[in-house]
Amino acid sequence: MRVSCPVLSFAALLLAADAGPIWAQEALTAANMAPSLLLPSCPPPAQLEFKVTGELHRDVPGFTEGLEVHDGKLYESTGNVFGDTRINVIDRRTGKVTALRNDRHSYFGEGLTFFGGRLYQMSWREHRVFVFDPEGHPLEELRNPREGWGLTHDASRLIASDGSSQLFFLSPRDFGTLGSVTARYGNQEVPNLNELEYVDGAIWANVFEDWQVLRIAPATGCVLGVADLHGLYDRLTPAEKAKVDADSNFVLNGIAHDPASGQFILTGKYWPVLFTGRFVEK
Ligand SMILES: [Ca+2]
Repeated sequence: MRVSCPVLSFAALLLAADAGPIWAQEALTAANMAPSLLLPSCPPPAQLEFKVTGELHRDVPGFTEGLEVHDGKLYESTGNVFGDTRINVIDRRTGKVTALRNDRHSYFGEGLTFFGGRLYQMSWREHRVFVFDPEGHPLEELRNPREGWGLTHDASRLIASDGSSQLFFLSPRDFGTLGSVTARYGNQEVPNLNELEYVDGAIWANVFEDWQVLRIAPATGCVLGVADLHGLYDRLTPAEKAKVDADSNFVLNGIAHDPASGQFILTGKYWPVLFTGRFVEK
């Protein structure tokens, strides 16, 4: 499992980016430029907030690594924590969790997405990508050359994260890499991109071990919007907070979008609650 470790949070990056003189000095030295520093600076992102419209209390927790709505159903991929690499279907009315598959210890489940009627589930470090039919029957296995973290798709490509600042555009046929983009705030790369959701021309991303959800432009990598989700934790009951606080790995992770309602569904790893709502500019 991913073990918690100190990382430079996105909030810290925001602080660094606000310290104009410091990064201006850095930019003077070509030798220490990251490749992204050679790109035009991104404009400041919009500040977003998440307006909660509903809560869904699930009957069985899951170590959420992927979350997506397909044909009105809510699908979840879970990691191999407590021996449960699963693909779940979560009843959006009752919260009842039904395992479409439970592959237990055989690999560490990560991002999930539907494309062309096929259900893709990545593994974390095994480089394996599993393709199932909508009922969970195996169709084929592909290879991911990187670590598998988040997965989503646009009209023609799969889009994956690997825990870095890069997003990779991939062929649905063979998982071959078609291109990539580096997520940036100003000139600063944003590492630890995790669960993903492509919505209306932008990629929404969790940042591992952070409370921010980002809205990223696929063509440039520029962070277009930032939402602070601390408010979701505040909505939990004391008992639910105790469960989330029980392990430092139970972080915010999981973004799904329902095209029928236009609403998002957000959750975290092993959280007992999923939140429905909308992102709005502050
Ligand atoms: Ca998703």
